[in-house]
Amino acid sequence: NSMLSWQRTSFHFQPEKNWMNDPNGPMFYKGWYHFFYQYNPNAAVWGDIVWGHAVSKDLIHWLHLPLAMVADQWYDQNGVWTGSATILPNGKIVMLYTGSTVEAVQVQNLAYPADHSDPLLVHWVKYPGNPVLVPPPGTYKKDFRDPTTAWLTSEGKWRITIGSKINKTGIALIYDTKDFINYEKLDGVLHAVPGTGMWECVDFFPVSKTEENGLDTSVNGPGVKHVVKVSLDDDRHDYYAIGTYHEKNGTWIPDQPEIDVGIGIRYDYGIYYAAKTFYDQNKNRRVLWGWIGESDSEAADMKKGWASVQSIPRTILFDKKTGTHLLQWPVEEIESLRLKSNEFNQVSLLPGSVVPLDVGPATQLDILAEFEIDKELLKKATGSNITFSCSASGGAAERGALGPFGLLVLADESLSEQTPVYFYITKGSDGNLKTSFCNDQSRSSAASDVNKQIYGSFLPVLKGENLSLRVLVDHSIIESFAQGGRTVITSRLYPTKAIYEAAKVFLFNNATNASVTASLKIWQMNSAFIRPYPNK
Ligand code: DQQ
Repeated sequence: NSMLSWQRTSFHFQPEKNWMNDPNGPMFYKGWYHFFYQYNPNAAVWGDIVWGHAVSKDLIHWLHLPLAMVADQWYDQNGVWTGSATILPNGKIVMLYTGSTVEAVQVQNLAYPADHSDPLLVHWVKYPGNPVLVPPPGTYKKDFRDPTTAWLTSEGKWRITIGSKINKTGIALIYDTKDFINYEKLDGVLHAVPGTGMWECVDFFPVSKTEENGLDTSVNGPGVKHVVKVSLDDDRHDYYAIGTYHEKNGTWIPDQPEIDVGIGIRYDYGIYYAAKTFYDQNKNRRVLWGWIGESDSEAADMKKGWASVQSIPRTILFDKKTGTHLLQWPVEEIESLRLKSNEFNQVSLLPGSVVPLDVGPATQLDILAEFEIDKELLKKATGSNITFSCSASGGAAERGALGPFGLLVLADESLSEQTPVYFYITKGSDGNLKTSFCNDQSRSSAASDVNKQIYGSFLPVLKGENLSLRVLVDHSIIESFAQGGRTVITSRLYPTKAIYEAAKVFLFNNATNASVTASLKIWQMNSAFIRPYPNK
């Protein structure tokens, strides 16, 4: 079936077949980026979870390696679940992961490379004394998982956090260790938020308030803020917040209680979960990986024989301009896939217009766009009490005075299938402008068993900033970054007609009263040709 085979991506990471979920233990070691992932070797649905493994020189071109760890011990027989790597000062690696035991109890286990001189780290050894951590007394037996990368305390101990919950309160437990074998549980928790449920895949890392580079996980000090990220099992989204870490008692406090972790800002307003960062000492940056599931049916996944992709790894920085957001941006290495480009300068988009962009086939693209909106019209527009939200709106077909306008991707010639990625501006009765960034899947496919939600969120736009957009299109996935990565939306799309040569891209302006000018550069993207393991 050519429609199903078209869906397979060309430059996103995915296994050759079957099911994948969370990113695990990413790191840079002896010249190679290592990526592990939750993998079902037997089917295109979740189950029988083991660790897949791949390596790359540039985070884009991957070589698949044999499974790193399988479920062969009593303490991980029900699954080798999510974990993280820590690189010790002597260069050795420790891997901590959650095992689901024969009795489906969640415990933490230690593993390490069988041979540290092998840059590919093909073979892994599980510590014979596993598990190294069992659930603390209480109700944690099935809610105690996903240990983080360890960071150093000023006393020279290693510290980790592990997600859990008490009733409906999500919590991050905290442990100190000297040797990764014996652990001491701290009183209290790193953080807790009532009503958020189980915290999966907690991530905790420092960001610099002043520098344009990433920080090693143990870095702390006056110019540093700390980020907590949680993956909410209840609503399947990743939330982060920026705050202050108090090393002494192992607690973290958000800068603003109303944008606390679990209730405030999301990494991504589309489909994106179980994300994990690592510090890349090779390029002095912090890199974010995230799992992008399917939004079609399980039956369709079984038919195509695979499910899920990973996001293009994203560099993470503190957004100095807002002070409240992070900036996520595809790693620079993705630009090595850029082929032929087309530029479109100052395209004028009158209210109600759709303008085709002739770029050739539009299945693998990197799009940079900037939109300027007539300032006089913005001033003149009358304010009202409307509060706009992408997901509650009628999508890109619903016209407002100052929006929507943006791009139509994966669209066929007749626009019977199209996915608008767009801005929508509203003016409050106070005269203030508010911008939303949305992605409308409602007309993305003629198929009925796929997600057709309208994704999106409020987008902070500061004085003097034009609206800017970057969209990576790769067959069934688009990743869209607004304002340099302040707000991000990822979608999985399953067009039936807008595929192969029939996939096109357009500009549109569906506002009733705003003239917009757009300038774009669009590259065709090469494939990353992910390679199978040779000795199979
Ligand atoms: N996936 C893993 C768990 C984790 C969950 C199991 C998040 O360790 O909590 O595959 O997607």
